[in-house]
Amino acid sequence: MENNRIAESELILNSRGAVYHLDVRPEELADTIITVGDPDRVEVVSKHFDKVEVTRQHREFVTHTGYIGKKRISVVSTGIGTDNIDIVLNELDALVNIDFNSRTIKPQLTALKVIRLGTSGSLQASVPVDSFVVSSHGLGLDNLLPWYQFENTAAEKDLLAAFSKQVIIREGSASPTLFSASEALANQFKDGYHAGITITCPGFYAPQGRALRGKLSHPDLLDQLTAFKDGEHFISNFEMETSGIYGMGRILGHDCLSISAIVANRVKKEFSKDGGAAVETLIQKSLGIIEKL
Ligand code: R1P
Ligand code: URA
Repeated sequence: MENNRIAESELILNSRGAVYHLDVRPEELADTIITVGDPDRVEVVSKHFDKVEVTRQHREFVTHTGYIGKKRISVVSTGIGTDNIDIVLNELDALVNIDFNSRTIKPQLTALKVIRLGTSGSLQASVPVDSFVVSSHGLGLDNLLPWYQFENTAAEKDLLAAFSKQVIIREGSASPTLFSASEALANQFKDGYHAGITITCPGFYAPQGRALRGKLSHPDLLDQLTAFKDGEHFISNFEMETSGIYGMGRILGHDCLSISAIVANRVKKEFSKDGGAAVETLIQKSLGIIEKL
């Protein structure tokens, strides 16, 4: 018989029987998960729960699981960047789809709903600070997804080809990837949300066209991203996790959506006067939808 047991070195469990980085056990996680970058934002979300039944923390990964009415929801902080998304999405998946006793993949897989509530910088004058963006696609200039095998749809391939024609990324800087959002989830978040392609970057400064003292290798990046057009599609914003979430969701079979509060407008060179208030409004508005999913 084939030995499908996943070794202790590959799926690492701690003394609580919890998955290594998140320090969460299978029964401590809900099927609907909100991810946030900032560990302090977990409580900003869970304070709206009627009841919090689990609180865990290990490194930057804070998890609160609780209820709004009968809806069980987990909020998990990812920290910054798609390297962390690799850890969080794999461990969330392991919590529902791997039997921790036998260390084998369960015969019946569970699809999680994963919704990112983050912050972001706008690339369009028409997407102002303090507005909200639903990412129709995550276009990765990071380098996480090329380490996995994945399939793109024909529409995703076409959009990526249009991007590669219009936006010049120097060879060796990135291998762009593109994944669409869960359409079923995106359809729930339309009223009061902008929609557009989100660029996921491997940094906040040069990879997002910000020059403080370091000179940019891609000085035209911002202009090319803002000008990109392919039929109805345009690039709305920049951040640092969405393409990883959408890509890992595709690979592992989870329904993912990324929603951002715009705190910076890179075209108008503006920053929100109260980003915290914008994030709070985004959380309240989105929780009203998430509790009904
Ligand atoms: C950078 O300041 C961080 O803010 C954005 C970026 O994606 C990056 O993680 O999201 P969060 O506010 O959710 O962390
Ligand atoms: N997060 C980012 O990654 N970029 C911004 O400009 C603002 C928030």
